[in-house]
Parts: sequence; structure tokens; C-alpha cells
Amino acid sequence: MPEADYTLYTFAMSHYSEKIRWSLDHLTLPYREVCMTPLFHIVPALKMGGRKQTTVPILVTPEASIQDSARILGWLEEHHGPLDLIPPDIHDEVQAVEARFNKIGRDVARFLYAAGFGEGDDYIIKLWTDHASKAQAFVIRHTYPAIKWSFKRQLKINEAGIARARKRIGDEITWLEQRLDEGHAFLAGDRFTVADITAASLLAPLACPDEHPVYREPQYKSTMGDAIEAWRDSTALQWVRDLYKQHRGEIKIQ
Ligand SMILES: N[C@@H](CCC(=O)N[C@@H](CS)C(=O)NCC(=O)O)C(=O)O
Repeated sequence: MPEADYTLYTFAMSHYSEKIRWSLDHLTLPYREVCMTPLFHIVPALKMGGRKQTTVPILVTPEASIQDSARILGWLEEHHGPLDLIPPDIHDEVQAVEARFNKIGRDVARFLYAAGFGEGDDYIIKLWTDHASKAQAFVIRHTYPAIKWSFKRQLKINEAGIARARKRIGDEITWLEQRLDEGHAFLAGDRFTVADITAASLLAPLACPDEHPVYREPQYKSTMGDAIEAWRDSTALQWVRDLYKQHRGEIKIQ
């Protein structure tokens, strides 16, 4: 594999970012990670992404700057494929599972912040400022109530939004458990693929695997406690923790 001069823009606690971090680690593609600070990510993300979207992850390579986890995987496939993570013979099946778990990413975030906002505000400020400059941290601390308000509006953190999130996450957890009940260890074909990485990464904030430097923190677990409690002992979240143990290893967030 040629040396690649890649930079991955993330948030430390972003589950979509973890999906790409894990994929790059698995593919042993060298990259540098830049953890962004919420709010201050907006202008760089708009510029790098060029799609009027402000989301991370964004992968910047000498050839292109790619925003959105599914598009990044498509790009990696095109430039480094065929990938063992997206085996050509089960390509469509892998992508279908990836898509179904991509869809609940926002629900997971909605559910977590609904549990954390309020008593957990101090810890959320800490999470949001861990990679900030002094000036950025000052701004976050002093505008937190406004950021929280707009975040709640954007993510539809209200009774109906939370109930919808619970239902949609529950449906995917049930789907995953049915798959396991049928005797499969993996979610597409019978190999470890991006389908597994996607499901595990997007559920990791609820499963809290020991390998993840943010989700394993006791303070994270207590702040997001109500959300984590909901499916803590489910077979699906145990599968996530096992997959991290077997296929992830210790994560280095740079
Ligand atoms: N469809 C996107 C979703 C990514 C996403 O929602 N990222 C969140 C963090 S987990 C984000 O960047 N939120 C901040 C924003 O939207 O400005 C993907 O697959 O990459």
C-alpha cells in the first residue's frame, strides 16, 4: 500500500467519524486525525465539503476532499479497492446494512443528548472543548445555552422526537438480534465487513465499548446514563462490545 497523505476531520465523540476511523485503521491506510471543536467546525466543513453540509467526518486526500461516511467509503473503494471490507460478491448486501444503520445515527445522538442535557451540561461542555484552543473554549462556555438551544431544535430533541428515536433504534436492535438468532456472527455474508463496522460504530455510544476513549469513560456513562440503560444488557449491544474486543483493538484518537 503506498504511503497516503490523508487527513481525517472528526469530532472525538462522533460515531460516524468512528466508522471511518475504524475503516481506515482496518485498511492500514496511514492518516492524521484532526479533532474539531463544535461550532468552529462549521466554516471549515462547509469549505472542505463543498456541499453546503457541515458534517464530519471529512477525509482530505491529495486528490479530493470527501464529506460523508458513505461517500468516503465509496471513494476508498474506488481508489484502494477491491476492499476486504466491501467484498464485491456481497457488495449490495453490505451497502444495504450500512444504509440501515447510517439512518439511526442521528437518532442515537438525539437520544444521548436528551439524556445528557441538563445535569450533564458541565461534562458536555468538557467534551466539546477537549480539542479547543483557549479562545474557542471560552466562546463555547459562554455561548453554551444558545448552542444547546439550537442543537435541541436541529436534532428535534423533544418528547415526540425522542419517542421516534427510541422506536427507530429499537427496530434496528431487533433486526440485529434476529440476524444473530439465525446463527450469523456478522451482519452481511459471513465475514467481517463495513456492515459490521457501521452497526457497531453507530451503536457504540450506547454500548460503551472499553476500547473507545470517550464512550468508556465513567463520566460519559453516568452523564448519558438514561440512554445507555435502555438497551444496556441487550444481545445486540453485547455483540457491539464483543466486535470491538475482537476486531477493533485500542483506539488512538490523535
Ligand atoms: N451522513 C453523514 C452524517 C454525519 C453526521 O451527522 N455527523 C455529525 C457528528 S456525529 C456532525 O458532523 N454534526 C455536526 C453538524 O451537522 O454540523 C455521514 O455519514 O458522515
